[in-house]
This record gives sequence, C-alpha cells and structure tokens, in this order.
Amino acid sequence: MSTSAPLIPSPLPHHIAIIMDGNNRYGKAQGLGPGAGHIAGKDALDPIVEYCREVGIEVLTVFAFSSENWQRPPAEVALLMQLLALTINEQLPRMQKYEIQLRFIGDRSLLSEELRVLMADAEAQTAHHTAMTLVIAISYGGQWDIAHAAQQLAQQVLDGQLTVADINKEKLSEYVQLADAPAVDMLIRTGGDYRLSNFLLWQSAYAELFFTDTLWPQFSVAELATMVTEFGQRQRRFGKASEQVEMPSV
Ligand code: M2E
Repeated sequence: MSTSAPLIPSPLPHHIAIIMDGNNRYGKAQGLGPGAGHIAGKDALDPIVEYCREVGIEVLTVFAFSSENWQRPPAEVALLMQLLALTINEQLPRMQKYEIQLRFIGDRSLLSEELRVLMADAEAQTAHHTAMTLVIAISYGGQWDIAHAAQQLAQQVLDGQLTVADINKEKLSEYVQLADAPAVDMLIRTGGDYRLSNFLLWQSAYAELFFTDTLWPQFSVAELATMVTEFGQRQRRFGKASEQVEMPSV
C-alpha cells in the first residue's frame, strides 16, 4: 500500500463494480502470447484495490468470469480457471495483511472441486476482515442471480414458509447475491463497449455508469480517481425530477 494518502473525493460511492474488459485486445496489441492479456489484467487489479481501500470504498466487485465466458474456446476457459486459482493463492496473503474480506459470487456448480475448495477456504480465512470487501464474480450472470433468487423463494412457498403475497422486491433483494452489501452505486466498464453484459443487474438498478476506452490492463488509479470525483459531482435523482433534488452544495 502506498504511503501518501490520496485526496478523498466526497461523497464516495459505497460499492464500486468493475467490468474489466480489454485483456485479450491488450495482449494482441502488445504482441504477447495467448493468455498474456489475462495475466496483465490480473496484475492491474492490485493498485485499484489499494486505492479503494485507502479512500474508504466499502465494497469493490470485479467481473472475473461471466456465465457467457463458458462459451469461449476451451483452451482459454482452462487458462482462465488456472489463472483464477493462481490469483486466489497469490492474493490471499495480501488480503490477510490489509484486512480485506474476500468473497466470491456466481454459480459454483460449474467450477472444479479444487477451485470451489480454494474459494471457500479464502472466504473463511478472511470473513472477519473489516477494512474493505473485495468480491470476485466467477461464473456469474445477473440473470442467473435473479433466477436463482426466484427459485429459492418458490421453494419456500412450496415448503409453506412463504406465501406468494410475501414476494416483493424487498423480499427478492434478500436472496440475490451480495444481499448484505450496499447496492452498487458506481459501475465502471473498461475496453470501449457500452454494455452491462449481464453483470449485477439487480444490484446496479440505480448505479452511476462510467465507460472508458481504456483497456483493463491499462486502467490506472488516476483514471479511477477521476471517475470517483465525477461520481461525487453528479446530481443523483433516483428517478425524481431535477427540481425535486437539491443540487449538491459546492
Ligand atoms: C481475480 C480473480 O481475468 C481474470 C483472471 C484471473 C484474475 N482476475 C482477472 C481476477 O479478477 C481472483 C482474485 Cl482473488 C482476484 C482477482
């Protein structure tokens, strides 16, 4: 972690989510071998985590592997799975040292037993940390998340623990991933596309969206800090008209 404390923008987002896109294009542009872009992408995360922890972001969630990524070439999927295991082992000592809670969201049934054990152990070893929460979305999709929550509620109705009338957005919010975390209030996508790509659809209902052409391995703390500053300056209306919302005091 750096020694000079960064200027802290205000108000801060409570929960930043990042779609880390651009690894493959970065690798090709740099003339690197297959998978090298993902390795560069892995290493790009550390300074971002460090900045978020230092300025006081409560939760940082990153999209490491989506439900749709299973359709990528088998060799790339295998490499990403290996890279995930390597990264968890690499990151765990840092999480311990900086008291960061490590959590994973996504459909674990599609993952290897080895990766599932590694994830569960990392979560158990860091569950008591309070400096910040780093969430890694692996085999995750927003539509899977909502369907998975609906399935659990339907089972509770069948089991007589719930009535159909009990099911509303508050109840559903208790069953989606990260139910105990603050809603995503800032969602960033690198790599130049303007899509949510099925990431945290429920949790990001009111998120401020930020897009950048920067490829993920080249995304810097400076660019993130600029975005976080802009977040603080945006008028946030939550569906109300401008006249109903106080402009933030200068
Ligand atoms: C990550 C995974 O493209 C992905 C390759 C693996 C590393 N990565 C990017 C991650 O997002 C696990 C942890 Cl513990 C941290 C970061």
